[in-house]
Amino acid sequence: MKLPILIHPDPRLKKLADPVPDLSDDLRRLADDMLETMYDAPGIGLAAPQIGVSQRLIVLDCVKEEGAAPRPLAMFNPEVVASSDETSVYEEGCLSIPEIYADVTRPAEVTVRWMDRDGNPAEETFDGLWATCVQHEIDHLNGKLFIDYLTALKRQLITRKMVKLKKERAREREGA
Ligand code: GNR
Ligand code: NI
Repeated sequence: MKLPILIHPDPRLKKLADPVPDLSDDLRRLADDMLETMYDAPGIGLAAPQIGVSQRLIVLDCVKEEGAAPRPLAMFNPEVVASSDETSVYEEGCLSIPEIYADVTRPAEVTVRWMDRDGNPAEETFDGLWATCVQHEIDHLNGKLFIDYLTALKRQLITRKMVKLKKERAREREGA
């Protein structure tokens, strides 16, 4: 089932999400719904707070080669346990901040530990787009958006645009 994605500014995007204590079929179903929502958008990652669920769950699939096998990952309670001194810059976007893109500098490589959908611990080192995306998603669990890395002036401009966009969309929904 496809889920609606919250648009910034929204207090639910600023909250610290709670750890997932135990896996359940409901949570696995939520992860599947998030993957469906992400692929449909389309996006390469999605965090539970973006659909209004304040729990530490993210999904991602950063395989971008045309025709390559997809790699849907669901991570419960993901944690960065090591990051490289080397950084890389990516032009980031966010499904909660549509049509806005900006360069963000982050560690080029991160080692992430998480619980997989079977409740087993997993750990992997990511680089390239995967490293950027997994850090972007974990930020969402801590109430942080990529625009928080920009200057206050840029952030304010973007936030004002998003307030307008949300008003327009609300008006459209009312059929005006
Ligand atoms: O779809 C997305 N693309 C993206 C591009 C560069 C850096 C991060 C991302 S994540 C984003 C989807 C999203 O908003 N996830 O929270
Ligand atoms: Ni995002």
